[in-house]
Amino acid sequence: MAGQTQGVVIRKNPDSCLVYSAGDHLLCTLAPRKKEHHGSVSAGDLAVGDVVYLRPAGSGQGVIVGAEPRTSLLRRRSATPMPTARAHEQVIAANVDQAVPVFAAANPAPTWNMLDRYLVSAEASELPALIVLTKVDLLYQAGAEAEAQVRQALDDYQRIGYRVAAVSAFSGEGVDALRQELQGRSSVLLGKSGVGKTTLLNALQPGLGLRVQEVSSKTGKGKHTTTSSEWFPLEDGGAIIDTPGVREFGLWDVDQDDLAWFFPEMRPFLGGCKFGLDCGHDEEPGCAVRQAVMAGSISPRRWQSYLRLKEDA
Ligand SMILES: Nc1nc2c(ncn2[C@@H]2O[C@H](COP(=O)(O)OP(=O)(O)OP(=O)(O)O)[C@@H](O)[C@H]2O)c(=O)[nH]1
Ligand SMILES: [Mg+2]
Ligand SMILES: [Zn+2]
Repeated sequence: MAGQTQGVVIRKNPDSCLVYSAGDHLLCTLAPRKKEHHGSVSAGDLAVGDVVYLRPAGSGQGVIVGAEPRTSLLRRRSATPMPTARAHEQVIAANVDQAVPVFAAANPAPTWNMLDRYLVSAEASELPALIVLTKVDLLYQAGAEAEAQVRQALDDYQRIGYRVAAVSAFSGEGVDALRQELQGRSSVLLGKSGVGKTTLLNALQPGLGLRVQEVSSKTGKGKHTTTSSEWFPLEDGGAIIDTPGVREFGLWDVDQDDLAWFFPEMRPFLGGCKFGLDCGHDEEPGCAVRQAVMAGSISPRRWQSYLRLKEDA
């Protein structure tokens, strides 16, 4: 749109958006629908990461008049607060080019099924994923068995083809290498409260000074310190979206029948099942996926994870 300023939605408020445009932060409202052309966008539809067009409206303010089509969209199914309430789509971020699931080596302990949920969502949105293990300083104190378990799980993911970065914001280990993986791209940090997403962002880009908070010593859970998603430009190019920790991550718009396709290590076997596309890859006779699990080419834990996810896809 010629003659209009472009910006990125960096935070959403109930009735407005904070937009980053040419180095400035502008508090923006949306132009009333009938008066101006919005493309297909309405206020509720805008997401952090959206590229918008605006016109200035006084100091530090603007009006959003349109938005660019998105290159990607990451969504989850929101938790239903009441049994009667219907699950609905929750948009996490727009226009990211990689999903970054974040897990702590300990405190809180990693939950691999949740990681598989993030990875399936990334696959469903056709986004590459970079798995980040934080708090590796704690891994060395966790004992040999706990450390071996975490390393084994990470090896499994690397064998599938996912990139894995192990970091400690405290010791600095792995931070420079991770910065390289993030440079020039737009990434979204995903993970439970307390895994250290915001601490990591502070370590990657000193000077941000974002608020972080200790994990509860009683429950081992995070305190939901970050309360809304926010987009940060990186000094070396690219951007990171920090998100509030979520307890659950439901799959949105992933069909049961497509689920196996979103486990990349299962793809080569999907044509080989006796029941073809009708195979649920569980106890069906002649299932090539189950045979691959037995033969050791697919991790039994990932297969179990697939079966669990199938129940709520
Ligand atoms: N030992 C250790 N602790 C860390 C590390 N990174 C973060 N922490 C601690 O983990 C706690 C939680 O960190 P946050 O950055 O607030 O976690 P978060 O994932 O942003 O949590 P939410 O905003 O609630 O989603 C803080 O007490 C941090 O100091 C690390 O590398 N090593
Ligand atoms: Mg945070
Ligand atoms: Zn099968």
